[in-house]
Amino acid sequence: MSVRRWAAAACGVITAIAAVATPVRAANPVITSIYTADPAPLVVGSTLYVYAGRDEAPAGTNNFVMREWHVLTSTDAQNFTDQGAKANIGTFPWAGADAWAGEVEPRNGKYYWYTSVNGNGAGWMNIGVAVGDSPLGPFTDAKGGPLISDSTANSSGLNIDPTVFVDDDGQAYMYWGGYWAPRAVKLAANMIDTVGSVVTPQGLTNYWEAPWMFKRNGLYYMMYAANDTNGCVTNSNYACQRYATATNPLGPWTHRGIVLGQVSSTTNHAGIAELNGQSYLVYHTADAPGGGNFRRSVAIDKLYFNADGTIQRVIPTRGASPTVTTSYVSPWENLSAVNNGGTPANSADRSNLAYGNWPQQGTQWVEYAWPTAQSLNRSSVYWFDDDQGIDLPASCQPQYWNGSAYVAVPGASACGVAGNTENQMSFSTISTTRLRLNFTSRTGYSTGILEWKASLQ
Ligand code: FUB
Repeated sequence: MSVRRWAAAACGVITAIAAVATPVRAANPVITSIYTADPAPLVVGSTLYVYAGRDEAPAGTNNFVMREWHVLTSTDAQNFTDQGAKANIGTFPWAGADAWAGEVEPRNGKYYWYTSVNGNGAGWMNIGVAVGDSPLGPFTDAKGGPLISDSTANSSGLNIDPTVFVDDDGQAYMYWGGYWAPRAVKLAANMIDTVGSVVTPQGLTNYWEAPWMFKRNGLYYMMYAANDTNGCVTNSNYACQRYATATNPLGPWTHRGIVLGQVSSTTNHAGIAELNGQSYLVYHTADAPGGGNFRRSVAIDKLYFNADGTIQRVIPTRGASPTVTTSYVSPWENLSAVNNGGTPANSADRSNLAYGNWPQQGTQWVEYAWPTAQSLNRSSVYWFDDDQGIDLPASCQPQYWNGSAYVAVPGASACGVAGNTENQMSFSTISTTRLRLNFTSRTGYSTGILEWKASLQ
C-alpha cells in the first residue's frame, strides 16, 4: 500500500549512485487510531466502505475484546476515514458479547449487515442481521433474534463469518462457518429468513473460516481462510487466504490457489472489492504499532486477475515506505518502476515504467532503505528485457545490511532470473533497514527491473 504510487523520479540526472524515488503516500495499515479487524469491503457509487470489527483487547490480553463494528470509508483506496461505530452488541438485544466478523449486502435500497455475535441463548456464536437505509446506517436489528444459531439444523461447529451474495436472478446465498466447517443456505427475498436446508459445500479445500463470495464474468468465487501447512502457513496457528471457483453458487467448488499468504496476525480475514476499475484485497494484520493477534489493523493492496480468471497472489505492502536507490539508472528509464505496485504483462511491458541501467554491465544493484527495521522473508522480482541493450541477468544475489555490512540473506531459495514472470524467493526472516538486490548482466548486455517486492509472509 505504501508503495503503490510514487512521484516521478528525477531521472534526468545521470549519477553513478543513489538515484532516488520518493514515496508520496502513507503506509499500511489504513488507520491506526483504533485497532480494526475482519474487514468487509463494499463499493457504493464512488466510495469504498469497509465494515470492520474493533479490537479493544488491552496489550497482553490473549482474547478477543470486540464490542462494536466500525465503518471506514475511502474514495481512493489510500486515505481512509473512520466513520465511527455504526453497530455494536447492543444493536442486537438478544446478544451479549463478541462483535466478530460481519459483511454488508445491499438490496432494494437497504443495507443488510450480517454479523457474528454471541447470543444470550444456548451455544456460543450466532449470525445476526441488522438493516439500514444507507451504507452508514443507522442500523437496527432486522429480525429480533439470530438468523443462524447452534440450534439451526446442520449449522457449523462455529457459527461465524457470514458472507452474503445476491445472484443476477435475485436469489441470495449465505455462506459462513468456522472450525473447518463451511455451511451455505439460501436466503429469502426479504434477506432476513433462510430458505430450505443448510448444506455443506464441497470442494473448499482446507477451509478454516472467513469465507468471501463474489461473482466475476459468470464465475463464482469463494475466498476463505485456511490454516494447513500444505503450502498455506508454516504454523497452523496462522492462516492464509485460499480461493475456489464454481459454476453454481452452491458449488461444488474447485480449489484454485492462494490469494494471500500468512500475515503477522494469526487470523487472516479478507474481502475483495473493485473501486474505479481496480480490484483491491482488504485484509488485516498485526502490523500497527502495539498491534498483535487481538489488536489487529485493516490493510489494503491491489489485487489482479489473470486473463483466465485466476487471481494473482498478493504480496502485502507493509510498514513505512522505503526509499529506493540504485547503482545506476539510465536517464530515459525510471527508478520509480521499482516498487510502484506494477504487475507487468511480460518482461518487455513498459506500461507501468521500467528501470534499466544501460550502458552499465557487470553487477549493478537496487536497494530499499526503511526508516525503521523491517522483518522480511520473501522477495519477488520481475526482470526487464527490452530485446535491445537490456537482457535478463545472468544471476542475482540479495543482501541485507546487518548493522555494519551488507551480507547475503540467509537461507535463501534460488534467485530466479526467468523472463515474463515474478521470480519468487524466500529466505530466513531478517530484521533490517536495508535490503539490496545485486544482479549481474549477461556478457554484452545491461539489466533492468519492472517490479521488485519484499515482504514478510
Ligand atoms: O475477529 C474475530 C474472528 O477472528 C473472526 O470472526 C474470524 O474470522 C477471525 O478473524
